Amino acid sequence: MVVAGVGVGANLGDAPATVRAALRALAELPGCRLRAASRLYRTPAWGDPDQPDFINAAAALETASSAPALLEQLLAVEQAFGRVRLPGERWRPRTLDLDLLLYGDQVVDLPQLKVPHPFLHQRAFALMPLSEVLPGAVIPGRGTLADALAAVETCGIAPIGG
Ligand code: PH2
Ligand code: MG
Ligand code: MG
Repeated sequence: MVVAGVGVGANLGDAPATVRAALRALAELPGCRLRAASRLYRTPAWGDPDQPDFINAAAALETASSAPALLEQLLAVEQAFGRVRLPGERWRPRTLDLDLLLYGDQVVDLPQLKVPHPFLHQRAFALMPLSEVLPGAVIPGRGTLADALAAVETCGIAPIGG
């Protein structure tokens, strides 16, 4: 079993409800056990700020799946929540985005999957919830999650109730 760090994000529709339901869906994935789920955070949109705030969270997921197999499972959950991928949609609003941020201490470099997530160390909206569920984690090749979090701007990011 490997413990993976999964980022959850949404900024269309009832984003808090979607994120909570997505965390429950992760707990149900075959071969997986939800070890911990973070609080939900409201976060200003990063990349293209001309869109609604996101709700972000993270999960520590114990999994028997390989990293590419887990990615397929995550994409299937996104689709089940109505995510449609459009050409050029990078950094655009989405009903649900699940990102494989960490896969144990492993580095994965495949055409369809890079782990650790290439931008993880720069993104407070991913680092803050992930630090809640994997406090002692290391980002392979980058150092500790805690050091990465200390180095980014967290202004405007706050946990929401529930
Ligand atoms: N995801 C993105 C781009 N920008 N900004 C925030 N606050 N939260 C996200 O999850 C997010 C983003 C691409 O996946
Ligand atoms: Mg993402
Ligand atoms: Mg994604």
